Amino acid sequence: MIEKIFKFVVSTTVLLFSIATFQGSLTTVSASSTHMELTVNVSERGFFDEKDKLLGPQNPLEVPKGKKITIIFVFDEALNSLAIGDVHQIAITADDGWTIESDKIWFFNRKSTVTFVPGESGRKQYRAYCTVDCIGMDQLNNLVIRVVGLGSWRQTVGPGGN
Ligand SMILES: [Cu+2]
Repeated sequence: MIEKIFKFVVSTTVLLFSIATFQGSLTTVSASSTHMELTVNVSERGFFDEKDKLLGPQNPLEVPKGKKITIIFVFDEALNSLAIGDVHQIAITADDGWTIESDKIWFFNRKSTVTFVPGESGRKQYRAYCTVDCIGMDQLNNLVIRVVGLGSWRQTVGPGGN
């Protein structure tokens, strides 16, 4: 009898796990087909792209004109740094005063996203910065986001940006 119950518990657990995994993969597929996602890692060292390249005026984050995108800001402080206790909150602004802000990211809430359509109302460029007085505030004050045509954006970002 105990063996039967045990088998039931195990098979139920496996089944639930399979369903969860399956749903997880479905979610991933639909998210990437509806709009594009770009990851920006945030730490006291600055803003970094997915290839760990420092983003700034010399290396702007390029975004496709007229295509809805989601930027995922990821809390990326090193475990052995004092900044591991920091909180970041990222604002993106355009020259005409348009602005959007992420939620706070910190050790226990590592990701926050913002979604918008680059190039609306003729905007050519955005700037992003951390609104919190954090340890890295001097490195987190000038992420340049440049709007480029969809074709050239695909060329520079590559097949990952479907
Ligand atoms: Cu910050």
